[in-house]
Amino acid sequence: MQQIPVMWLIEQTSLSAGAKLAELQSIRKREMKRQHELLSATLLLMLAGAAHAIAVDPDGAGLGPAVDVRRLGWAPGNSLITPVGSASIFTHPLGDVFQRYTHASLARFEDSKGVSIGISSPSPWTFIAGYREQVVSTVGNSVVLDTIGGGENFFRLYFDPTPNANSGNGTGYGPDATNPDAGLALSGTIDASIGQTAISALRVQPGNLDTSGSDNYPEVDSIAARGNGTLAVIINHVDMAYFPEGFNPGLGLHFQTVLDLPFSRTDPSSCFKNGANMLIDGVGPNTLGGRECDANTVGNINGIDGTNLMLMTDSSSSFTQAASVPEPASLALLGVGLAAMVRPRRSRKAGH
Ligand SMILES: [Ca+2]
Ligand SMILES: [Ca+2]
Ligand SMILES: [Ca+2]
Repeated sequence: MQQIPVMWLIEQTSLSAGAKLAELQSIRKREMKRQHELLSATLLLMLAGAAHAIAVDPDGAGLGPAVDVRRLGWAPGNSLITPVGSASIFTHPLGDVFQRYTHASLARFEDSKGVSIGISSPSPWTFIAGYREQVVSTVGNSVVLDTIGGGENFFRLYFDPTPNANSGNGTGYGPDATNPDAGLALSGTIDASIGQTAISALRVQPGNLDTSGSDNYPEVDSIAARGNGTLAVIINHVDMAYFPEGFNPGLGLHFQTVLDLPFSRTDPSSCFKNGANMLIDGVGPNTLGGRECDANTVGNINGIDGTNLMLMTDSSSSFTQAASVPEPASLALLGVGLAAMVRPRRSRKAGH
């Protein structure tokens, strides 16, 4: 069997022994830095507080009452990673910048006691998001990307009274030509200081990109990959029809996401939606019918020969409330520690 090189593999076999040692030391240094940053991010999340309940009316103007919601459980969804400037999906050296687009439908709410609240099917709740990320570590066949600012940075949660979200076509996750009646329930921006994603390619032969039900993209294969990520939304608007008590400044929605290839539990999306609510090309033409996008941007083998990379997502998210009334003495002390820990990442971003 022919071994196909996987995209994240960066072993430099032609390096001299000295250069290899230097490379190893630099990898080790970066790994330590990464651990440090993960710890900082974790501390920030702890400071922001555990999951926080917020009043949500799951059916909006419908008869159901508002409930205290703590977490949102999302159905498997789609993520598209697109290079910015000369960045490369295949080689992804340190410093490469990518623009991400992602969408999913909500599967369930979880109340403040941890009890699942089912919602009608098909789900009327969807989100779309976009943000930039930058390669901060490449070790073996794994890559780590930090969420950064700039580019298209948005988060939008929609309620659609006549649900139209279609994973295979990537349409209907908000207002578009297939779905004029989706209403914006909540919006915000992606926190550029704490999100992070790690992706590892697995050493296997490429297979079908779409193994969810029938193969709706018979001409597109994919590497196998696995990953996980965190993302923090800073909420800056809610519609009181769905969030009847409004929200306090500092309310966030923190995502934990598992990434997978191939697409085993939902169809890969033909289209994605950008920050201007325009449909953009994902995998392009499929066998599903309906509105789809014209161009395949991931190539014949997703992860090897396309401009873009697609991943299946499985996310849950928690509402969090940043501390607004600090205890002067204890928080000041903690603040000094945090400031010291957070500085390395900030200064690295400034170009040191
Ligand atoms: Ca209601
Ligand atoms: Ca609709
Ligand atoms: Ca399928």
